[in-house]
Amino acid sequence: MKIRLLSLAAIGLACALPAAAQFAKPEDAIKYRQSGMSLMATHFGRIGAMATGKAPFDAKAAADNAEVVAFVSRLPFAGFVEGSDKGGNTKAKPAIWTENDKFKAGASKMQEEVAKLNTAAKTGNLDQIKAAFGEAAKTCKACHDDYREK
Ligand code: ASC
Repeated sequence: MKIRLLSLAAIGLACALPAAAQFAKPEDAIKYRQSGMSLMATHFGRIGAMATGKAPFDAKAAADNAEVVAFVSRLPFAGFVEGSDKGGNTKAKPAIWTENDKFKAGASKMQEEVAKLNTAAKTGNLDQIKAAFGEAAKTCKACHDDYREK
């Protein structure tokens, strides 16, 4: 019983630690954020294929993919911890850390637009999905242009 309480306390502490402490090394943080971005690209890309007519429109698939993008959009940014500007095969530019408020604002904008895409996808209306997809894609590109090496 005592051990169980202690391990619960340890779990509680681990959850309360700042984000930086949740990754043992910079490479882990880099892998984490890249994994999130990769998932977003996969599911966002499937909606994009439908929005651009490269794949047949399937309202259920669009809605399912948009749901994944909206959820995963909240994850990668916890991986941009101090000290993870180098390591692994990161393409992250130093500006992420030197103008972090601007970077975070870009992330928030993206999260807003993919939330709108999720709402649009639930309507099953392809025109609305196309419009929301375009706006969301702009937010991806804006941050990649500013904060990701080519
Ligand atoms: C994608 C993807 C991105 C964005 C960007 C939009 O599907 O992987 O990074 O869209 O290309 O301009």
